[in-house]
Order: sequence, then structure tokens, then C-alpha cells
Amino acid sequence: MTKTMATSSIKTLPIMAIPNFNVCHKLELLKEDGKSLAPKRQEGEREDEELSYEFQEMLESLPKERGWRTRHLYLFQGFWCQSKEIQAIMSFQKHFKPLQNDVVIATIPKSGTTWLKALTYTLLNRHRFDPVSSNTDHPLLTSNPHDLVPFFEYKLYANGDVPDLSGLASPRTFATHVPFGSLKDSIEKPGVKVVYLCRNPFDTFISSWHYTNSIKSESVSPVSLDEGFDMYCRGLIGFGPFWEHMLGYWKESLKRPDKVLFLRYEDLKQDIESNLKKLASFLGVPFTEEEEGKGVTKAIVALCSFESLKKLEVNKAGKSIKNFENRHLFRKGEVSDWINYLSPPQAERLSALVDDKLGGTGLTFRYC
Ligand code: PAP
Repeated sequence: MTKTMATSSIKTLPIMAIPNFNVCHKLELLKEDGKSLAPKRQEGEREDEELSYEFQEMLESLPKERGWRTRHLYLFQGFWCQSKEIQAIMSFQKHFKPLQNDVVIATIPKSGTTWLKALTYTLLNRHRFDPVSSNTDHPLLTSNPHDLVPFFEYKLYANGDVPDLSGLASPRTFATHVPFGSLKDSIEKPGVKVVYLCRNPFDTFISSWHYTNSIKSESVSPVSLDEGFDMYCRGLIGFGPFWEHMLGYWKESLKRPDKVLFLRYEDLKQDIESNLKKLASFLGVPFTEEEEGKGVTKAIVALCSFESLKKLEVNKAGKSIKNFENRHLFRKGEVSDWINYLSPPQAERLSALVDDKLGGTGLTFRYC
């Protein structure tokens, strides 16, 4: 059954080669080598210990709440995130210089980032790495998509680093979870294109909850479903509130459809081929008739499919973002798994919240 809604109807339901990013120098917010600048913190806040005293002082001035897998989430530039993410975002905002043809993939976590990275990388590099041929040397077979399309905040500018991006082939392809309001000044160049992938908030929550509890350190107590759900509905999720994240990109996609493409996970699941073609046209690299005849579109779809990626050795045993195991990025990959977890009152609460925050904006979702 397929249902479109921003209404309460839910109540009825139960480039480049593999990049090598050289680090030039560190952001001055990092502690100086060898100096212990911060007092010891409790377990779960170990991340904060690596930050300079000045940075910790700045953190202390921010509103904070209990985090999902770190002790705190901080309200930074109007969204919730972890201390290390703030450090990286500040470095990114200060040092990143956009180029004319840059492509930025944007998502709130657990919306299908890994999938979109795989599709975009394979699409943009299809003349170097033929997806139709026997595929044995395609980078996607030996690298996780997160290593092929790096996050600004988890890879390139992590720890306040400032990477040397000069060696990257055009179009440079990056990714971020940062909300549009905190991204826009950094990508101000006429040719920069943003692709946003949105997933219905119900499944995004369930995916986030599973992922967080899978990767958290043992020293941090697990977040129960009820607790996590309440936090999510209060906007307390990395890069959230989710509704503001989605709305920021949604509005920009309406204002500048040639520069911001708004895709939905559920649409990709329903008809990946036409969405891939839409992505190709948006990025200025539409499929030719000859490619269609050779089956290029179908080959990319197959190579980037959940089943194909999940069974690769690199995604079964390897590690990527922040050294977390890749296997947790490939759980079920389905629409409507939330039905197996949320109680009717929880579904009603989230449905009412979505109505309240997104009703009338034109942004609607499919939940099953
Ligand atoms: P990230 O934001 O941490 O990078 P992200 O890739 O956005 O994570 O989300 C992971 C979700 O995408 C998982 O959803 P699930 O928990 O509901 O299962 C994962 O299974 C799903 N996913 C990963 N790769 C694919 C794919 N190729 N096709 C469809 N879904 C995928």
C-alpha cells in the first residue's frame, strides 16, 4: 500500500580516483600538542577532552541536552550536534572554498546517504569506471561509498583539519549533514549543485535509533526506543530538528530548482531508474541513447543496490566514517519498518508533529 501524507491520515495505520586528502594544518581551536588544556571529563564525554580550553568554553556557552551516543548534544547555529562536529563545521565554514562545478550531497543522518553517495559517484565517474563491464575494478567494489564521497564534517575537516583539496578532479563531490542555513555561505558559487535526499521521519527515526545503539561505545548507556522517540519529537537528534533540516533544503529546492535537487528515499525505492535519470540530468550528465542501449542505467542501479553493496567484503568487515563498522550502514533498507517498532500513540504523536511543522509547505512523505 502506498500512502502520501503530511496529514493525520497516518492514524489509520498500524571523478576522481579514490581521493587522498592531505591535511595542511589544524584549526587553531585544537589543543596544542602535548598540553593538557582541559580537565578530565566523565566517560562518554571523552570526545570533548580532545578539544582546546577555548573551544570548551565556547561549548559551555551553548544550550545542551543529553546526547544519543555522546554525553551531550549542543545547540549550534540553530541545530543540535556533537562537540566534534561543531569543531569540524567551524573549520569547514572558515576554510572551504567552493569551485564552480562542485556537487554537495546533503542529508539528515539515516536518510539514505550511503545509497546516494554510491549512485552519484558511479554516475559521475561512469566514463572512467564502466559500470557495465565485468565491474571487477570498480572502486565501489572495494571502497565504502563514504570513502569515495567524503563528508565535510566527518572526514575532510574532522578534528579541525584543513585538507588540501587541490588534487581533486572535477566535479568535486562532497557530502554533509549540515542544515542548509549553515551550508549556504560556504557554497556560494553559481555552479555549485546540491542534491538533498529526504526520508520519511518515521523510518529515519527507527534507522537512527538502531544505528546509534549499534555504534555507541560501551561506556554510554543505550537509548531506549521510548526515550529516543521523545528526544526525536523534541527535535533532539543530530543536525535536527528534523523538520527544520528538511524544510531548509525543501524551500531552497523550490527557489532554485536548477541548483538544489530534492529527492525522496521512498521514491528511489519505488522507481530508482527514473530517479537516477533525474539525478543525471540535474548534474548535467544525462544518459545518452547509446548508454541506455548498453544498459548503463540498469548497471548503475544494480551496482548501487542495497543487496549488492551489503554483500561486499568492504561493507561486511571494513570501517569508514569515524572508524565505525560499515556493516551497520546496511540494515534493512526498507520503507515502513517503523510499523514494527512504534506504538499507535507514538505514530499519532509523530504524525501530528509532522502536520504541525510541515503541513502546508508542500513537503509530503510516503510512509509505507
Ligand atoms: P548515514 O547518514 O549515517 O550515512 P544512511 O546511509 O543515510 O546513513 O542511512 C542508512 C540507511 O540507509 C539504512 O536504513 P535502515 O536502517 O532502515 O535499514 C540502510 O539500510 C539504508 N541503505 C544503505 N544503503 C542502501 C541502499 N543501497 N539502498 C537502500 N537503502 C540503503
